[in-house]
Amino acid sequence: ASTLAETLESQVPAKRLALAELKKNHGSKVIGKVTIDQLIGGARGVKCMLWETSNLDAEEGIRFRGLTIPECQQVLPTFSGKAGDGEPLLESIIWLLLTSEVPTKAQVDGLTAELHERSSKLPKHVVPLLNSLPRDMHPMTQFSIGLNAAQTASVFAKAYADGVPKNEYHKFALEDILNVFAVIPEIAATIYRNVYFDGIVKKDQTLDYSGNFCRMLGYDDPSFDELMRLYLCIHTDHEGGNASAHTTHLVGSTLSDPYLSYAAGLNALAGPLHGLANQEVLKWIQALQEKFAKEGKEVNADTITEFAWETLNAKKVVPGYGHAVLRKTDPRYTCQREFGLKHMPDDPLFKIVDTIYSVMPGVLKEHGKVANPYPNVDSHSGVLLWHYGFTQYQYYTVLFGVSRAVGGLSQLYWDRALGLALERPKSHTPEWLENFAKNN
Ligand code: CMX
Repeated sequence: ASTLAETLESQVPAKRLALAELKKNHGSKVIGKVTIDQLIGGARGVKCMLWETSNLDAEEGIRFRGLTIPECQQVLPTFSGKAGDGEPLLESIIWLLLTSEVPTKAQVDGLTAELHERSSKLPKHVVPLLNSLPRDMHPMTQFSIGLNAAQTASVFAKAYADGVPKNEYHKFALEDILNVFAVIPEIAATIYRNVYFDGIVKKDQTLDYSGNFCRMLGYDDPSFDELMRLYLCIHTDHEGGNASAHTTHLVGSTLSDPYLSYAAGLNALAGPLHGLANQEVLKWIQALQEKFAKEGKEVNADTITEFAWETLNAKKVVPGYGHAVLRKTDPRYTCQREFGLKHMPDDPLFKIVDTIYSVMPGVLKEHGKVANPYPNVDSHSGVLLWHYGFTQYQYYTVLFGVSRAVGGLSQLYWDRALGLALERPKSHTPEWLENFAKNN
């Protein structure tokens, strides 16, 4: 089997069997308990979701199908064709997340060509619709509208309406999933070009997915292409519980098609405690620079510390720091820092981010509230983009959204292939909880 669809189809029977066996032999085993704290506190740590594509360890960070980010950088095909020579191609991560196999360069090239071909499946009404939206509508709102509007092309929805049997759903889901991957660069680029430029989107399908996306956005610099490859790879997946992935999975469990499921995921990503944090980081740094420029002071460890305390004392969060699961520096932060050290060691904004990193964990530890005082992915991504002249930070979360489609929807394939159930946890009223607490 060498195409993506063939590889996946060959894996489905064994996976179904393994899950059925697990359920039959061990279905009643207890894997955790739930406290009232967890019920009130956003279900932190409650084990209640099956997720194939990645796993997040609090100390070590993310592993994509068992591979850390540095391991992915070592083994996955790159633009030059040689693993380890540059950043992995997004197409290799798509292959890895979906199949759990490290693809060959030929397989990745085949997928690149397939996605370029599928990009023509963007329904004709979508770009005119995007063109009609107000320029001051947030780019994430536009992205969500664009993807929802593209849903008219869903083959899954049509197959369901035509009565396709349940054990075939995944085949139609895969069609939609690959089509979503293929069309979202044009939706995203149209928004960028409309909001900030002339609305014209130029493609170069001789390039890979990320390179072509950069041309569509209007960037033509091989070093920026590499950044985009890295950016798109590391934001794909962060196990199942994060809001965008979980939303996609939840909405998909109702048998909403992949377009509608991921559009819902985008709306979750648009929240400031989640994906929007990357724009908030840039806003925070700019406010910091502005304040100290006015006061005639330098931006350094002392002034950053002062500004951090102002933020905390105003009961606001320091964007880009903290995490619901991680308890160490996010490896997605570390690999972006390494990219910065390699490509822009003298960039003034890069240096500010580095100085923030040198003081913020100490400040947050002293503050004493935050479970994880270390930076997350969003703390670094904007500054790297800024270096290449990509300064429209209100747009940054759209890039995150292009990438997160890959994780959320790769899992959605397996949700349908494994026949996972409608998600429907149990809620309790405060009265029930109080009663329970009294009697236990
Ligand atoms: N600055 C200030 N306070 C923070 C904080 C930060 N960066 N991170 C957490 N806290 C506060 C919480 O608001 C909470 O306060 P209350 O008790 O008053 O509600 C307290 O510390 C404990 O929170 P926690 O257990 O450490 O963190 P949570 O799991 O509740 O929340 C997260 C995780 C990411 C939402 C939080 O750390 C945060 O708001 N960070 C800033 C926003 C951000 O960077 N988000 C991006 C996350 C990555 C992503 O999803 O893209």
